[in-house]
Amino acid sequence: MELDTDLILAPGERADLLVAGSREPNTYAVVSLPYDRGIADMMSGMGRQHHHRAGVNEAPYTLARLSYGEPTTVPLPKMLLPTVALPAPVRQREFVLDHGISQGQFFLINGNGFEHNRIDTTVQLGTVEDWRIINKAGMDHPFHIHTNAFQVLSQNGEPFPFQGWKDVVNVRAYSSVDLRIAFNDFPGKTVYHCHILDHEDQGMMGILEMQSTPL
Ligand SMILES: [Cu+2]
Repeated sequence: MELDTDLILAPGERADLLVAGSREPNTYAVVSLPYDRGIADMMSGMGRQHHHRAGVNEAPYTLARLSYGEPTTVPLPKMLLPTVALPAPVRQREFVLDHGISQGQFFLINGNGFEHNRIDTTVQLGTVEDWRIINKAGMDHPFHIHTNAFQVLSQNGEPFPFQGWKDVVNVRAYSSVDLRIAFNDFPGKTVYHCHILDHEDQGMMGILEMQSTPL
């Protein structure tokens, strides 16, 4: 995927970047830019008028500096390693991320705050599923699944621009993400959660059990 000049990375999300040294020889900065993740809307949605917009008022800061001299031509691979598409799913599920109150928690998945004795989702080991993550809240929630990586199919119904393996995907405010996941190799319990830690700690997490015997 070719990017212009910037890339949004949610907490826990990673990307491999190839930076072409195609400008004048010099030192260039890789800069972290402010990003509006919609926190003001979340606060007013919880009945509190609060106008601090985290991140938006922060100044840009430099993450790294890249220096290069006169350009040379370096042979590059014609393509990246291919990612094999997962087979068709045996089942679809929906996960709604929203704010509210459940068992004293404020950040909810399908209306529930986290409960460590409750299994929220049971899947069959060796199968493929499609999960639609629907963010009904006015702020971004980066969705993270432990143990098995997934492929993002689409964002808000628009095809995702590249095929690859991820374990975190940012679900922007009032948007949805469709992902495909194969449950391979590991039976037992694991979790999925928002990768903003205070959201996770206030309920936005669920338990997934992968069963090796037929459901
Ligand atoms: Cu969150």
